Amino acid sequence: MIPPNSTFLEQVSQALDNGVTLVQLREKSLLTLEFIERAKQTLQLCRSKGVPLIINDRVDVALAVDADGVHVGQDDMPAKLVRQLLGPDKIVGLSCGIPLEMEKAIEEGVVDYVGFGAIFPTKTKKDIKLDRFGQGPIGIRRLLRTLEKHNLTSEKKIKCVAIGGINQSNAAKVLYQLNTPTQKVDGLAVVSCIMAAPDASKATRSLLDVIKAPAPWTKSLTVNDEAAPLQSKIKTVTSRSPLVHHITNGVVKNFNANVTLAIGASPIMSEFSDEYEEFASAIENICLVVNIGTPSPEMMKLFKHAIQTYNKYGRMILLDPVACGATQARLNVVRDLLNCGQVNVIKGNIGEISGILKLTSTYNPSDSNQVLMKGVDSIAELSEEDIISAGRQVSKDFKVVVVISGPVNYVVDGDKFKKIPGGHPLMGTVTGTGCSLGSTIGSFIGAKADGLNEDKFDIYEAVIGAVELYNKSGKEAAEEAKSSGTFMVKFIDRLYENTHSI
Ligand code: 3NM
Repeated sequence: MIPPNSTFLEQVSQALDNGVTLVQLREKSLLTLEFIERAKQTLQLCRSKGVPLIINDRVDVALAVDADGVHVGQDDMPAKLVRQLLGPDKIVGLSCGIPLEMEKAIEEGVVDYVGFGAIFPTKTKKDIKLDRFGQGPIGIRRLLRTLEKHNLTSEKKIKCVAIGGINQSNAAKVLYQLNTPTQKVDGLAVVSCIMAAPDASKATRSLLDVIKAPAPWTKSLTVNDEAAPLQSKIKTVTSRSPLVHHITNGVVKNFNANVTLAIGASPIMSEFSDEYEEFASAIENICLVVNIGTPSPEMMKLFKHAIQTYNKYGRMILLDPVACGATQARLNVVRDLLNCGQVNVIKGNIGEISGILKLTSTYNPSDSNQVLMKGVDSIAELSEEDIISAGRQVSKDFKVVVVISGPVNYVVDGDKFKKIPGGHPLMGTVTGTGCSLGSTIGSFIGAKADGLNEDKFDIYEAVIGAVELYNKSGKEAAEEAKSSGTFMVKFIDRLYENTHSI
């Protein structure tokens, strides 16, 4: 993979000059003599920069050149033997792909660090087993949790790095999503991102820039100690008129667009991926609403491209995981989307949120067997405590604000939650009222409508504003409506009047 105008050592040298803090030499096809020669040369470079050199697999080569340690995989020499051969002072690392491997490493107690992978598909390593392939942050988070338990209680901490398909475009996401309050990944391990780069210096520096900078989607966020009144939040929406980019199902497009317009925001229903970069790069008050109502392989491509593009510019994203509690296939859709990027808000009924609960790293299957879902209608009968607990778990694991819709609405952000009385049962008789709550929240977070009118804003407060306006309008409309047909018209009227009268 070395570019034609460079050499192996030149690439390593440039990487070292530009911020790499540890080198692992991994050679699968060199003869022993060649391997030793290369290890000596690499070691010389590393020593000149004070950076440790780890040798992959080959304890004999590491001993021969007096390298700083050895890294082994699950099918290589057992880590315990490596430790015996190297002694207590060298670094020993081990690859772990599933929690069981992590547990075993903890039990043995001989490794200094573990490599979690492969987090994303990679062409660099050919022998990755299928069950370890493309696990994404969701899979790797389970390993992180296992390690967290050990590191919280043990004297001898184990460090960890993530590896596999990591580059400048996804490093921020990996670091952000593999970071709980008490355990984070200590580093990122890359091969092709630097070694295959035409300019290894530039590649290393730009990777380091991403690592050091706050994740783009966190740049303008804050926490408001004092909630602004609903009126001031609404005013922010009407004055900023955010663009709400829906990628949604055909059943609700028209209604969603009308709701968005009624509250003073601008809807666009674009399934044309060529223009997403232009939207996300140029428009500050924008929100992407991803509704998986009618999923297909083509829609998946669109969703992923949109999420990644909006992430790049730190723009707001709401995910509506329609019926993901009903089928495994839909839950897989949600898993793939949450693995490919970071969303800000997940809005669903309790059946949907309970589906996502199964993807969290703290999920225990025996906890929530009682949560059932039929079609797109949640029939779960859960206590308020269970509902809030599911919301909290999803909110913390995915670092999102969770909105749980139903007769009572809950907005959950980590340990915080707000209970907002529901609108009216008539809302359930008009198709698209659930999805339009997504449009309304999208309008509020796209406008950064927490009421402060400053550069920084609190997503939680903006979401609460949207749900309050929505339910108030639903309740008022129901009082004036005959039944579902007139309700629909009155509802749009109430949304319009409640926003435009301010
Ligand atoms: N180990 P790139 S993935 C060497 O899963 C290696 O343990 C992996 O290369 C593991 O950064 C991998 O080019 C290859 O994707 C990483």
